Formats: sequence, C-alpha cells, structure tokens
Amino acid sequence: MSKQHSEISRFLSFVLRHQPEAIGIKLDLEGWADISALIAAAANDGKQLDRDLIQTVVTTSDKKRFSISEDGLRIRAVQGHSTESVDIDYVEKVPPEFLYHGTATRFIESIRNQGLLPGSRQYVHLSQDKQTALAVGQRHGKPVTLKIKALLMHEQGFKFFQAENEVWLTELVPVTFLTE
Ligand code: HQG
Repeated sequence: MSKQHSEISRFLSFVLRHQPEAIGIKLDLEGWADISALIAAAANDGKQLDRDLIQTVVTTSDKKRFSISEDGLRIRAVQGHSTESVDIDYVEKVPPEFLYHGTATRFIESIRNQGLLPGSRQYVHLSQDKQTALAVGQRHGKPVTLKIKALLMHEQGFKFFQAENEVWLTELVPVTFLTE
C-alpha cells in the first residue's frame, strides 16, 4: 500500500470507527456513511478523496477494514468501533475451541488480574491464529499472545461474533478463560 493510501486508510478508520463528528458526517446504526457526503466533508477538512481512491483503499486494505455497500453508495468499517452511535448487528457464531489475543507484555499483569476488557472499543478483538495475534500485539510494544478458551466461554453463555474481515469479537474475557 502506498503512503497516500495508508494515510487515507488511517483517516477512514478515524472517521468511520471513532469520530465521524470530527468532519461532520453521520453513521447509521450499522456504521454506514454516505460516500458522497464523506467525500464532501473530507474536502472541507482539506483531504482530497474520490470514489476511485476510496475503492482502491478498500480493496487493498491488508486487514479488509472497510466494506462498500452493494449499491456502491455507502462505506463502513467492518469492526473496531469506539463510537457509541454505531451498533452493528453482528451475527452470532460458534467460535473454535481456542482463539488468540495479541497484546504487549506490559499489559499482561493487568490482564491476568482483570481479564480482557474492550477499553475504548466496543469489543475485545480476538484472532483465529497465533501469528495474526502476534502482529496485533506488536502494535503496542513487545508482543505476547494469550490463548482463550473460546468454545468453553460460548458454552457458558458468552456471545461471539465474527466481523466480515474474520476478526472475532466478544464483550470481555474473564480471567478463568485465559490460558498460557
Ligand atoms: C489491552 C487492529 C490492560 C489489549 C487489530 C490491547 C485489531 C488490557 C489494548 C483491532 C486489558 C487495547 C483491535 C486489561 C485488554 N488491562 N490492558 N484488563 N484488557 N487490554 O487497539 O485488540 O489495524 O483497542 O490487550 O488488528 O490491540 O486498527 O485493541 O493491547 O483487530 O485495523 O488493551 O485493531 O486493527 O488496544 O486491536 P486496542 P487491539 P486495525
């Protein structure tokens, strides 16, 4: 991905996950923003976007962070939201026996005491494999992965969802479901 494209990706993550109001756009409950409104609002904010650029960023996003509606008119972030105005109706899914969470070593003590909490986001993010979790952890510092007893959690009534880009979501992970 070019530097220009990753800057646009970061900008889209910011407005579509966290602060749509920063540029004066609205997201619906499912997280969708009107692409024309987004382009106009971004222009007012000094960012030149157009449909082709947006489409390229969506298509080339390494983590498939965004999706465009079938009619081509709207865009949303598929997960990672902190804004309360969005409440995506994710479909519940039975998780595999284990899922992984990547974090930094400095958070481990707190996580062992409190379990995994969503922080500013709506959900705790979990990965299907250890390698992906390690890459997520790397963003925060010296990485470490935790193995989560996901199926056992599910059997005990905790809900799991999977976003379009395959990231697993759950509201929190109590300490008893952490291994290693
Ligand atoms: C940690 C990226 C102390 C948690 C990725 C994490 C992901 C605790 C940090 C997505 C804690 C939150 C989300 C506790 C959790 N005490 N620390 N009790 N419970 N934490 O960025 O999972 O590139 O909000 O371990 O691929 O790192 O943005 O969450 O280190 O899917 O598209 O609190 O973001 O995608 O950090 O990442 P984050 P995350 P993008």
